[in-house]
Amino acid sequence: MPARPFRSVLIANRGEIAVRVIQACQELGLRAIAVYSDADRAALHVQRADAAYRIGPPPAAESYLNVPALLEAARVSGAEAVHPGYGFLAENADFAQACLDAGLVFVGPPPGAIRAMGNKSAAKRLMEQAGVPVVPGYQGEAQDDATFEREAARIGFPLLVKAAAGGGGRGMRVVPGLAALPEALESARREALAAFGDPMLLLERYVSPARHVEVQVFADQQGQTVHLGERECSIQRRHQKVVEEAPSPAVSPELRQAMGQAAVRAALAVGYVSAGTVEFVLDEQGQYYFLEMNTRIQVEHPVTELVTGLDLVQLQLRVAAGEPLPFRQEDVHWDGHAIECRIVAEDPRRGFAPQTGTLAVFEPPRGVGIRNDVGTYAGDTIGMYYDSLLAKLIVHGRDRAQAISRLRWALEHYRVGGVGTNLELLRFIVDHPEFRAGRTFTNFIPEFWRPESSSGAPPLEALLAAVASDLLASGIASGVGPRGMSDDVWRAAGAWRIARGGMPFRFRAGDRLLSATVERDEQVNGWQIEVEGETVTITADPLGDHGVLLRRGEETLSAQVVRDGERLLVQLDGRAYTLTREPASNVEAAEASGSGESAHGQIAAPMPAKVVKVLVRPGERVKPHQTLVVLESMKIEHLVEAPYAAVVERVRCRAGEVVPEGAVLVDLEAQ
Ligand code: MV4
Repeated sequence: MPARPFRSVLIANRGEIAVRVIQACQELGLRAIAVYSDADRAALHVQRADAAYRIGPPPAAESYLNVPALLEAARVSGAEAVHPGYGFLAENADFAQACLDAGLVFVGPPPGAIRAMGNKSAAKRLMEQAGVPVVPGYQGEAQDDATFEREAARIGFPLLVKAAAGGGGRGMRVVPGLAALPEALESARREALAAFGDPMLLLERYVSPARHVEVQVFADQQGQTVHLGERECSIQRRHQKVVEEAPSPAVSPELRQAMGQAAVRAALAVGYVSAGTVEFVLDEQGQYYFLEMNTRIQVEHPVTELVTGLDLVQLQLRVAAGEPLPFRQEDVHWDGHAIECRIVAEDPRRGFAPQTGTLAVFEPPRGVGIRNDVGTYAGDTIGMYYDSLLAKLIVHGRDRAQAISRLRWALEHYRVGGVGTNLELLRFIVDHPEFRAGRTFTNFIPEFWRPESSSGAPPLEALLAAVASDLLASGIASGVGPRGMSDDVWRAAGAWRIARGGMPFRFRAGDRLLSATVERDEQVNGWQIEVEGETVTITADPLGDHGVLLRRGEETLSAQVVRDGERLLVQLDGRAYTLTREPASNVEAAEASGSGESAHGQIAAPMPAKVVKVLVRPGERVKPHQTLVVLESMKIEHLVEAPYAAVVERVRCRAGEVVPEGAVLVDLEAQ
């Protein structure tokens, strides 16, 4: 294939990967052309691009997956190449072909290579021929139950049923024994047909405990194919990777070479070009088996970049333009250790529910050996239309221990406010003895993460930060007096002006009531705060728009407090707490009424979401935990359950409707 240089690239993606590709284009002197949906008009990738074209309304199917709109944007903008990023259309052979047919250079593999790896059964057969070890199993064309039962008996149990057209764990079933096989086949078939339009299944021996180890490969158009070492990606949740590192603590130089050579054979067998990843499962004996090949640049590519010193996205662009790889296998060296954490807008203590809203504070940490690949900015809106990856924190150190200590520091100093994140889970992982020892297996999160083991109740410091933030915002701190005071604080304070003994603050956090009484302390130019019978003296200074620096004696503490009407979102040590101001009179009323809970309950949407299904009708009796409504937010379904036995009084939502956070979905009358 002749060299075909291009001067401009359309980036058919959004978020951090679009930002990453735009930067690589600009560094090479290429014009970077962004596309955006209506939800992304002011997104970071739009700000960073040289030009940006609207491709449609927020739903991905109508924008980032809209092939005609993307090709039209390429035509109108004069783009000469297309980079698909990851996700969306990145592994869609028809899209790659459509780009080529439109005279565009596709920055990725040829459509034939994408197709060859798209069907897992065909890919496994091809890999066996190419001498790549595959998991023992059945990957034939015959799909009748009798064949599967015979093959299952040969393979042994437990085994996995996988959708041939699937990938990334979708449509996968663990089958413990022969009795469970027919049922698993039927449901997997149904799911595969619905999700991929193809019911074809395969069987595999279930490797467990297992590590997910993948090898980065790179091939140019001249036929040179190299591997760039492995990444350990075992720490996942529902097949979404959470922490990735290079090298893998489980891979010796000899194993690296063997897996690397197997990955190169895999790439050569399908005529691969560009960056690709060969996924293996590695068992406790160090045996590795091919699982699938991802024919795209991956989220976790930066850990490979940090240990090899290569820029994989620049290499993709150069190879797409027809340049040969500027190095050979023997020139590839690995230096030190890199770890990536995905910073995601989800709440790990509430079933990983996606978090949406305004990202009032967003300040990734900086320092030697710290890299941030970000897709957002302070003030951005985090919506429910796309995946919830905000940014990636990647650290590099001379060895794994140094990388971990840098990572730990960086996670502790990652400032996010306004939208909850998984930072707490990331810190838990990085501090865990099994992670520290390099014993990372695919069951890590389900086995060790127990959100309920810690109450989630805000510590005293969170309450102090909330109080200090209110005081600073009110102007009391500066001695200005009530003139500068916000209405919120006045109202919440209720009758404090006529009461004696200081100003009361009351907040609700979940089902807990937190209260404090504050008196000015002119001597220290601060306050005395009485909480739970204890008096602490603090001083406070504002840090930017949302930060608060607290001092308690010589101890300092910084927190982010984002104020949203009656709600204060406090971020402290990588953990987020929501405190709601409680007007004094209501508190007293609530306390006076004792434990007498209201017989009527309103069940509200925990997040902005689309109503997928309403499962109850007025008058219906419901049991505790019975699903009332199915919501969808950020591509993930959420079940809204009855908290207690009740009769449905009223249904206030309809399927298809988009509801804001806090919208009442169902009225219940407790039984
Ligand atoms: C497996 C496996 C063990 N044995 N196949 C998951 C994603 C997709 N690429 C293939 N995956 C796996 N396939 C066999 N024969 C383990 C995984 C796997 C996994 C399984 C359950 C829970 C988490 C996992 C994380 C990574 C890989």
